[in-house]
Amino acid sequence: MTDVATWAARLDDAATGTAPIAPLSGDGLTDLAVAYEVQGGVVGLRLGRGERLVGGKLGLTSRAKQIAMGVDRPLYGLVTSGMARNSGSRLLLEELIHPRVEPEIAFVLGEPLEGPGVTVADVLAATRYVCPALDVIDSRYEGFRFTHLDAIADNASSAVFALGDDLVEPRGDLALTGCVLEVDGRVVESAAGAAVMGHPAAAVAYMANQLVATDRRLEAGWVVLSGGLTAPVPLLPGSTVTATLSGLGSVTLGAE
Ligand code: OOG
Repeated sequence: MTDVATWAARLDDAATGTAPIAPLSGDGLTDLAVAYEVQGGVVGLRLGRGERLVGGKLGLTSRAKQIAMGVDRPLYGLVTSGMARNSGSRLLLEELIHPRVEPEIAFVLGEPLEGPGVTVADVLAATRYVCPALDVIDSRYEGFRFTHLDAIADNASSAVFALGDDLVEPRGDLALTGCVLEVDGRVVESAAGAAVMGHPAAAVAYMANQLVATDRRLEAGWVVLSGGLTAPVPLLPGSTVTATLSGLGSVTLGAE
């Protein structure tokens, strides 16, 4: 059987060389714990290049995303400083494989969250700010095709993310927060916060509770991206993508 470090290096090489690989499930990846170990290895390689761990992200938390990818269970990943961009940045597509972008609600934590038993109310109490986010996913697998375990190993397809410039304290019902996704000024997708597990804070609670298995917790100061609210849209050359969330402002990324 191929070992964890070899799989992690294969995924990291695919990302840095923008050369997609065959899914690891075809090479004997069959175990959830091993998949998260590979993810840890992939993130460890980034940290070894001087990046910092800045938060977490959820994936496949909405029906729209699960249907789009043909995977019906959520997962989580870790986000690093090297993935963060300012709103308004333009990405160089030659540095990515086949990027897609999706709108999300991000939580910036003021206090740590440690499972088990973390609830939506706990997440809201620990949250300092919420803001709109654009999550650019870039599966390291050929054709953007993978199983649940493949996507876990590939750190939830994470590549780049941007947060909106306005950070607001959570108020009102985030399940009812409206989201509009525009490409070059044209509305391409829309959703409400409830698209993610009934309430986006439920996704953050899910991650806090899942982390128990790896003896980790969500840390104060971390940003947690709660997962794509809509189906992802391809990031095309020369385009500009904007997500606007009611009461939270907007976030924009362009691509060249
Ligand atoms: C894996 C998960 C991506 C989300 O919000 O669903 C993700 C994928 O679809 O490539 O971050």
